[in-house]
Amino acid sequence: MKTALITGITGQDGSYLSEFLLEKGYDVHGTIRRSSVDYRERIAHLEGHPHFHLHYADLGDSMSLLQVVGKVRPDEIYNLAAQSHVQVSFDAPEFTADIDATGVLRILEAVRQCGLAATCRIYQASTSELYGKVEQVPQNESTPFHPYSPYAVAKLYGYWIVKEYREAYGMFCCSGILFNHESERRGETFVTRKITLAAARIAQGKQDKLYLGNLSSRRDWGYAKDYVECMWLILQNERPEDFVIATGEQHTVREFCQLAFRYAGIKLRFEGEGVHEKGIDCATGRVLVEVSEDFYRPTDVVNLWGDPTKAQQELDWNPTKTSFEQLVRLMVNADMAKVAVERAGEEVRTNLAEYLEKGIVK
Ligand code: NAP
Ligand code: F7E
Repeated sequence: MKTALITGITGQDGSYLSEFLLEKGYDVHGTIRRSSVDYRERIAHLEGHPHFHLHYADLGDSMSLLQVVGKVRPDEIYNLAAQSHVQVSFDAPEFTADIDATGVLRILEAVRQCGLAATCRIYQASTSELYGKVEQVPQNESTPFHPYSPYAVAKLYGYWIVKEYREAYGMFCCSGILFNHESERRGETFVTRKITLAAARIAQGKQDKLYLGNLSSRRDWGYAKDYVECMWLILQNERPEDFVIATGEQHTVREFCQLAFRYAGIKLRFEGEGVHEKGIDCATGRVLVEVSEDFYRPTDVVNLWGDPTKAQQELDWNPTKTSFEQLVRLMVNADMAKVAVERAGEEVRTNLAEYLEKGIVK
């Protein structure tokens, strides 16, 4: 039985990768952080599984990493932990650098200092944000990098230090340069999930309006569940190499929004330009989407489009397993169900309060 250690196991990708590796018969260990609210929604269903184990560690704390790597002695490490929000990286640049840049070095050194350099394979969660202010479309493994946020600059260090340890010490460590990947488990402040949740709430009368930033920004959006398979494939490859993981298709935030609202039962049309652009309900004329400068970034990456040819050819990975339309639909369906459950819960609570007040139930 192989042993894997996943940092960032509570995140979107960590939860899908855990399920994937457990199914493959791995003993799965993950690092979690102490928080005042121990709320681990994405992995709650895995806790108690005989091959699923959690350990406290923080990417900012070498001692905790040394301890967990030394104790678990993994065959494979998936370093997914990060301050992963690009906009937040402008507000917390030093923390982002410590975790997303130096944190990668701490993992590599922990492996070396535990004497596992020759046996432990390491996957580093790299990102299309490295291409930033893009110099070529679509982007592949040889496209020049031009990072365009504190997040991207930190991740660029992670990319280079992985390459350095591979060449200097012969370690099997690789970066997956993943383009945006989304799911029903995506954090609620990333644009796709923000849209699908708002579309579900608006359709069910729980929200009036959605405020977004740059509607013309373009992304290559894939399904997270498909992408974690590739992380594993990269570590099963004969040679340690870096790969671009993307769908090869590009859409604007506006297109994502229109499709999400359509699946929630609302036909939207967009009118106006820049901050004055609005998304209007074709049936009622109500303005449901507005632009707010609060969601503009000091520097924004606007043209990401990946070329997954290398992963297709060398890893036999299928980049179009889940289409863009299927992705949007599955996210909207999940949020429609979530909002419906919340509404039902509210109704039960209101009725219960009334019954208690009237003495109907005690
Ligand atoms: P996510 O949902 O934001 O999850 C991030 C994970 O990192 C969480 O488990 C979080 O723990 C953990 N973490 C944050 N700071 C940490 C610290 N100081 N020490 C230890 N753990 C820490 O991110 P994701 O979407 O799953 O992405 C996974 C990785 O891929 C990230 O490195 C991200 O930068 C990268 N990436 C993501 C995408 C994408 O489109 N999703 C694309 C390219 C690259 P808490 O739950 O305690 O906060
Ligand atoms: O923004 C625009 C925004 O925050 C996408 C992370 O997983 O993928 C993710 O980073 C685009 C940007 O993702 C809003 O300006 C418009 O151009 O969903 P996002 P991201 O910045 O691409 C990469 C690959 C990672 O590595 C990261 O970890 O959408 N946008 N209006 C908005 N974005 C947000 N968040 N909110 C808005 O209201």
